[in-house]
Amino acid sequence: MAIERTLVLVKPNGVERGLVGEVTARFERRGFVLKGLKLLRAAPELAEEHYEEHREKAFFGELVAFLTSGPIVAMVVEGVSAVQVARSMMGATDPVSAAPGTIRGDYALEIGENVVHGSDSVASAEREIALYFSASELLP
Ligand code: D4T
Repeated sequence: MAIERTLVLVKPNGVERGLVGEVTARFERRGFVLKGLKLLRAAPELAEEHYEEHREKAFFGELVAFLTSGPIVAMVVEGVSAVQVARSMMGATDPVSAAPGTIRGDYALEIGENVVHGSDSVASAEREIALYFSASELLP
C-alpha cells in the first residue's frame, strides 16, 4: 500500500468546458487528498519540458500549442497507488478507446484534446510536480 503523489492537469479544453470541478470532485471522492492546486497559463518552455519525451514526435508542436492555448489547472493528489489509480480514472490516452466511466471515456473524443493529464510513473510524477509547483506551494 504505497502512498504516492501524482500530477493531474486539467488541459485547456477541460477548463474551457467547465470541467475543473468535475475532475477535481472525482479525485476527492475516490479518496485522494489534494496537496497542491493552481490555475495557470503554461509558458511554451514549461510545456516543452513537460513533454520532453515527445520532442521528436510529429505531434510535438501541436501538443505544446494545445497545452499553452489557454489556462490549465494543475493539482497534486496523494493517496494509495495514486499514479496508477489516477491514470485508470482518466482512461486510455486515445479517448476513442477510453472506457465509459473514465474521465476521457465520459468527456473526450480526440487524442489531441483528451481533457486531462496524469503522470505515468512515480519518477515522472516527481519530475512533473517540480515543474508546476515549488516546495512551498505544496502541503506536507
Ligand atoms: P498525457 O501525457 O497528456 O496524460 O497523455 P498520456 O500520458 O496518456 O499519453 P502520452 O504521454 O503517450 O501522450 C502525450 C499527449 O500527446 C497527445 N498525443 C499522443 C497526440 O496528440 N497524438 C498522439 O498520437 C499521441 C500518442 C495526447 C497526449
